[in-house]
Amino acid sequence: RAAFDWQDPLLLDTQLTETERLVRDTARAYAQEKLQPRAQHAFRHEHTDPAIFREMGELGLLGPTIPEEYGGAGLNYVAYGLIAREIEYVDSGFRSMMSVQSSLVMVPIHEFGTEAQKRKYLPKLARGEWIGCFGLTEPNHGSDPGGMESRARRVEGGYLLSGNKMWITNSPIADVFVVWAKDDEGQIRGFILEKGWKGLSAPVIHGKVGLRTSVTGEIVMDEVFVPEENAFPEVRGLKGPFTCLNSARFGIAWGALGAAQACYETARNYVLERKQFGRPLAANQLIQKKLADMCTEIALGLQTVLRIGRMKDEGIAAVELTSLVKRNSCGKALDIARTARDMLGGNGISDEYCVARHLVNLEVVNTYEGTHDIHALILGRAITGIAAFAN
Ligand code: TGC
Ligand code: FAD
Repeated sequence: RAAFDWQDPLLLDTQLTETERLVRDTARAYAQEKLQPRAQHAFRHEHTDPAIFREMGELGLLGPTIPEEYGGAGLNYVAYGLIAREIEYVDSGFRSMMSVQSSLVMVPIHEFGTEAQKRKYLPKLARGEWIGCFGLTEPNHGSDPGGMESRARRVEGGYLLSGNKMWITNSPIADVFVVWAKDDEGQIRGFILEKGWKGLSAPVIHGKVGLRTSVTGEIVMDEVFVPEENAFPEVRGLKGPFTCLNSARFGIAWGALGAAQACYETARNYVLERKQFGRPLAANQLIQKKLADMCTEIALGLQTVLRIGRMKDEGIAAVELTSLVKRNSCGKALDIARTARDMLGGNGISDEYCVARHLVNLEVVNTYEGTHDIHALILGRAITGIAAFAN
């Protein structure tokens, strides 16, 4: 009879194309050789190494879905998901750095930018020479970005941008800022700002208990002049930022399952080694049930992200499917990380093991790009036709 593979019971590997496996192996080798050795120190000291962007860029891991003519790798969404999974197996913060650059900065420039904007920004972002960030959330508007207070006032030759963005991944080290603000007609517009422009600053937010390998900051705009050529010409409304989020949330859905896999494997190895009451912890029914639940949820979750990836690649995925899968992967991964932390007992608290780091990272991942409950409401609206979050 066929053997059970405890690491990949539904044989995901056999459902991938040769190119996808190659991309996965490249990302895995990089993550294991270059990121894994840095994770504990970076997390402990809240240290973000900007060199990571160039390293990823050299391997084609930034903007993988962007066409080659603009410096991307021209890969499909499944390949993007596989990259996110391998990186987040090590640490969600490293995946955050990658996915903001790829989905939230390169995707809008590619989708909504002028030819000149694409030629100027995309190749350097793909190589990791420039670091990008994405400013949507504000101090008073997180789940309801439509209420944003940032303003873009029309002036001769461009716009004056004023306002504050909060909780912005990469902003303190960013060269390129994709920022969303309302124009004189009250419509949301997208703009590309550059480091060093007068009135623009990005102070660091210190003291995060999760996602400490990835720097987070504010974006403060005090009448920053943005020339017309740096505005996205056509796109208006929340469709702009949400289009980027469709891509980023999908990557997170794969990535969170990578973190879950790391916790599952760590817990399994630990309970096989650790003895209490004269036998391995793994010999207890309660422990085996926990492993069975982890294995099941990860395997089912992977089939779901793969299916939705294939649907995205075919162009037949409703946007609500991204909510379904982002919510499911993050919620299940968080449960798995909590359980794994418990199974390691006191050692589970130590950063010598990865489980507590994944747990606090996943608390953030479950919150950003739309909280667990906001995605339930997006699905609820699609199921009932009634928007529970609207007035
Ligand atoms: P709603 O009426 O639903 O939609 C407004 C307009 O947007 C269009 N739209 C979409 N377009 C493309 N893709 C989607 N997924 C879309 N969803 C909606 C929609 O068709 C409409 O277009 P139009 O032309 O009719 O105007 O807007 P709402 O204000 O009622 O939305 C409510 C809600 C809850 C769905 C939404 O605001 C929401 O998703 N809130 C969560 C906010 C969020 O996700 N923020 C993320 C910030 S970025 C971040 O966290 C990065 S962390 C990255 C990292 O470090 O990895
Ligand atoms: P709130 O919107 O205030 O929500 C608080 C609670 O209320 C949540 O539980 C939420 O589910 C619940 N809630 C809200 N509305 C409703 C409702 N109608 N019904 C029921 N419950 C509701 N943003 C960016 O733009 N760019 C970034 O790069 C970025 N990076 C981030 C990095 C980190 C480390 C963190 C922590 C956040 C980041 N964010 C970023 C912001 C993130 O997207 C927001 O934190 C998130 O969307 C939630 O918004 P909020 O924090 O304002 O919470």
